[in-house]
Amino acid sequence: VQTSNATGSGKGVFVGSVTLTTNWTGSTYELRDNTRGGQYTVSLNNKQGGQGTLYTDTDNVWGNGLASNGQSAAVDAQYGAAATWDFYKNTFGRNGIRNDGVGAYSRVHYGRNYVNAFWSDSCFCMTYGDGASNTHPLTALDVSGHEMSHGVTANTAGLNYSGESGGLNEATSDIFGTGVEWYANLAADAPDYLIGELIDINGNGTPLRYMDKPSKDGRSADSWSSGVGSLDVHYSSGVANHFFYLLSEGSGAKTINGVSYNSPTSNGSTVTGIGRDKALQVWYRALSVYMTSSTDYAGARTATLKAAADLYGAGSAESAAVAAAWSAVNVN
Ligand code: ASN
Ligand code: ZN
Repeated sequence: VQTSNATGSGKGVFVGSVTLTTNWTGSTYELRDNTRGGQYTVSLNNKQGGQGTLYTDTDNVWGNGLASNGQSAAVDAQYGAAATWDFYKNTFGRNGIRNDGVGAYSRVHYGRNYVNAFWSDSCFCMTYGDGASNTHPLTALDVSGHEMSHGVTANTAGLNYSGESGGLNEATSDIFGTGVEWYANLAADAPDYLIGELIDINGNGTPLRYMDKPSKDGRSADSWSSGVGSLDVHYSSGVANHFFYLLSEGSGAKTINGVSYNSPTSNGSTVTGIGRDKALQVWYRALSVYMTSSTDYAGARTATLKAAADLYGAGSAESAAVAAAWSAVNVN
């Protein structure tokens, strides 16, 4: 079978108009990217299993931006996998989720009315439901980055998905999902510190989570307390999401890309941010070098301080900011 890389164009439900690297077989184009570990996208055709159907196309123009065109969600998924690949490669030098050069595949149109998306280590694949009424796919870019980052966590620290380590696992996915969104910097999805702001999972236009002040969702923790490990991991993550926002942007009020943030500190301090790029480097090094499956919030403070010392020096402003941001979320 002949294969050659081609440049397609697509319009996703959420990513807007993008270019995609596709594969020309000699007779058709496949939604398969041999420049990024061979990652491809299949449709599960509203079933919950099976091999699915590889997306192919005769003119290399994919989707039309509407969820009613089944290819549009596939464009989002394939673009999300590409952007996640590029983010990890170009930000951290990581060559795929397992750092082995192999791309993960994506499955769209999972089941019916399925309002979730998930990563699976066993299939080494990413799956997206079609959401409420089967018309609201969960294929926004921060969701893609979040879910595939669960694969990175599983292949690095291996943070257990319960208790405080579970909150750190979830926060890692929110942090790097947000990192993917900023990396891609799409016109159709201006980057922010909100999670799932485009999928409208609440039905009222609000995001799923807020990193500047996690409690804005009504459930997440803004700061550490002794009971935080009993919360669902999607709420105990708030402590680390808040840490990451404070470390990146600092405390107080700020408007970025038209979104207003107001990040409080639990100890009345003022935190000065070091910028998102450095904050991402600190988190990735902490995750990939120092955290283990049982790391808790106190351990995350230690791990990120070690990472910051490695990257910027123990006496650096960056290391001081890491300490200050943890103290501001009551991790001392
Ligand atoms: N979408 C969810 C998440 O990644 C799936 C899950 O509950 N693990 O957090
Ligand atoms: Zn998650």
